[in-house]
Amino acid sequence: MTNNFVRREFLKLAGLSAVGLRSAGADPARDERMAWWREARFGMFIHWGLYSVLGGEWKGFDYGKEMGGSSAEWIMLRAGISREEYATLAKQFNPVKFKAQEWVGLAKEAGMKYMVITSKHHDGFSMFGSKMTKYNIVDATPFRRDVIKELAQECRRQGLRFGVYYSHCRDWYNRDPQDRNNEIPPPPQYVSFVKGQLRELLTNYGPLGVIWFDTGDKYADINTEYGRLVQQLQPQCLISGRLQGREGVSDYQQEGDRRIPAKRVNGDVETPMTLRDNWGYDRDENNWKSDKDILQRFTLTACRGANMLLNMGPQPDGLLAPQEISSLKAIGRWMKVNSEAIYGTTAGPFDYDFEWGSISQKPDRLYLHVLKWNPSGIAFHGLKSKINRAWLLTDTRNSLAIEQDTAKGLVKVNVPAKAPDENVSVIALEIAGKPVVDEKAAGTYHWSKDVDIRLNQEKIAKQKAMGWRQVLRDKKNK
Ligand code: JFZ
Repeated sequence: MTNNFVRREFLKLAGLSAVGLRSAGADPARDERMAWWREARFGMFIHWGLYSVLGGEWKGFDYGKEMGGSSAEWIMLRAGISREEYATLAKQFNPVKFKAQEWVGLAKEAGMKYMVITSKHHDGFSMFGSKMTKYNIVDATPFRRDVIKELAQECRRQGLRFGVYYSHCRDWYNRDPQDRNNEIPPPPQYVSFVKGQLRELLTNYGPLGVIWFDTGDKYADINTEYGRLVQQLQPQCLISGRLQGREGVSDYQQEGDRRIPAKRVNGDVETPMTLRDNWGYDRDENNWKSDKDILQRFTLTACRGANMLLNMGPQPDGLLAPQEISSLKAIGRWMKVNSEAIYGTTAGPFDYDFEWGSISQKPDRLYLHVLKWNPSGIAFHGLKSKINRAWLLTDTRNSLAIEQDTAKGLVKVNVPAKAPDENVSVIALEIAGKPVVDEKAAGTYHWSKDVDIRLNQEKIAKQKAMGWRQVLRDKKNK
């Protein structure tokens, strides 16, 4: 038993929560484990599996598109496809154009520092060569290759951390497919199955950065057993909050899907974000976010102190969608100039944004992420620290003129008439040490993307009320 594991157990016994404390020193072992993740700030999520063959559609109805936020990888359940019929998709899954080097190369070009791919989603199909079941990509498909192994090796080669998503409770093949909401606890033989697969993932694929458990629901004791197995086999592997084990087992928390925090988060938090509505590949859902939209969500997430895990839903042929490649390249161009305002930063010093945008920080630096340019200057209040210098990250040689009243906490940075970046322009401020802020300064502006989710939920509720037959008729009449 490693001393890290003993330390974690002690923390638990002492009732100390190891989750939610971003402040260094609260839990040295956890701080050490989390160091790469806190530096990274940005990763690639990948939802890929048998559902990709269907592209969200079943018998003429697009469950991915019509269902708005609920997603193509849920099609087995949404369309009521039997285990037997769904399993026949394995014979059609042959992604011959898949190249781990391309996917990892694109992630690296975008400035992503870690990758998390679905090793087994709710449909129960294993995307790795498991000995626990023949229902896996090596034994059941004509492709016969272990994509988890290929991506793990390629990430190590290109210097990214590698992790896997694992659905440890919802499993519509290896458990009761009718128990869609985990109304009953996982039976003992399923718990053994999960432990067997976790052993395989933690033994056969090298050091993992994270196991991204998803939706353990209310079975904390069983979920905690899974967490302890991870700690025993790979003490440095991070455990996601959606394990839903007992206090102190998970290393960090997730925001709700696609939600950027409305204000600064407390502790280590990650936002899973999609480029369109669906996580899994959908043939014709085209609600793609623009480069501006995704960059502004990305930078606001960072300014509120959360990591972003940005999702790709690869095609059944093994290629990323053209829009995904284009977005990754656009983010990469922005990161080439501005990554110092992201890597290793924490949330800004204020619990609110400003009319022009928000702030991230690292020692001796504040970074103003300007989403809405103002040629008469970028002004804010609440900072008592003296600013020694200000400059654009697009032009590090030339300083910008600063007007400041430290007593009143007023700052204005004089800027060029035209924004240097059409999406997010970053101004760096050099200060001495930690920023001194005026606690009484009141926020002038909150920015939350929760409204997108609410509108989506209203849309889904309306569709449900209308009934699928009507939705189908409307679709046919379009
Ligand atoms: C889950 C999955 O059901 C979904 O298919 C996708 O993989 C997503 C990333 O994770 O969906 C969730 C899980 C948890 C929340 C929302 C959606 N949540 O806690 O708000």
